[in-house]
Amino acid sequence: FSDVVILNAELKSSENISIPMTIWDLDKCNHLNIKYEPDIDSRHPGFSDMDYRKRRQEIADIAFTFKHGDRIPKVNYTSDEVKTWNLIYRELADLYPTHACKQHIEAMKNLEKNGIYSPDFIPQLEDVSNFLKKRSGFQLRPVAGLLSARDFLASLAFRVFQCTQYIRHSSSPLHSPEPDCVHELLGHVPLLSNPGFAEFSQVVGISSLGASDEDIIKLSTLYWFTIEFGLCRENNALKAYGAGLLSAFGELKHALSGVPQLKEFEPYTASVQEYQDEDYQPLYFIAQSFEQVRHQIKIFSKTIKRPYKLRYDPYTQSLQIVDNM
Ligand code: TIH
Ligand code: FE2
Repeated sequence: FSDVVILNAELKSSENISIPMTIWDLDKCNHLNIKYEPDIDSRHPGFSDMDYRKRRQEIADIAFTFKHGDRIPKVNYTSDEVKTWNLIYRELADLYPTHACKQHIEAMKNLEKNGIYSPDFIPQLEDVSNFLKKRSGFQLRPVAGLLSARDFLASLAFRVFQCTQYIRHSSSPLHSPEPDCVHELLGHVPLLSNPGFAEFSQVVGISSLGASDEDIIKLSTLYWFTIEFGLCRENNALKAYGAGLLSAFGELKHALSGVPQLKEFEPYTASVQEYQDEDYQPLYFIAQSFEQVRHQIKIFSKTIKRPYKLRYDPYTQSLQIVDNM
């Protein structure tokens, strides 16, 4: 018993930011990154579409009032929104057999078989979250837009995925510079239902807790080149497992076209690789397997300085401080 201390006091990172200690603390992890929003960025395809902006506001309000433990309110998607979903779904479904990793294909089949996914309707986050809970212990919570890297990564530590609920503007189905429900549901969710991938995502999340701003940048860069834009080898072929590829049929084709630069995944290199988030990536990293990435990130995270050694307790969905380091 003696090696574990459960603290009630608020824990702070070296930058004096509170560390969420239980899954309920995620109610405080909702700092948005104001970037690519239709209300402020004139490059956004919805910038001059007032109806779209109003719709975004309506859906954002669900996220602003959500508290952990609530049911996620349903959105009544319009027929135009469902049309956008349907178009993207069908384009992607054509590409998956040749472009997606086998774990993603398998998970999509399960989601369809269970009636959660279909090209004909936009799934409700509450239904998807319940499906994930049963498969891998992950759950969704609604978020209004692009979250700060620190808050986003912290939620992964508790197997919570912060998930947008609006859909991209109908004029840009190929690719969106910001997350939307197409990206979350077709890109992230299928793999989050895979237990090995779920564990790897949680490892990234736990590594981020209490890290310095500099290390948060490194971890979010690692996240970018794996969970968002990772490629992997399958037999002798290359496949996509990154959600940013699996949700953007334009970029998915591009990634495996032979045009962009490819490198073997290695966390020390990938964590300092520069990237942009406006357009298709010029460079992707290839992983050997989820198990290997998880292992590599575990080793990498030992180089991250943190004030406390933390251990996740799945029974209470909280963190414990391990005392005898
Ligand atoms: N580009 C992705 C898409 O079109 O679905 C969305 C994003 C991935 C990473 C950041 S935003
Ligand atoms: Fe994403």
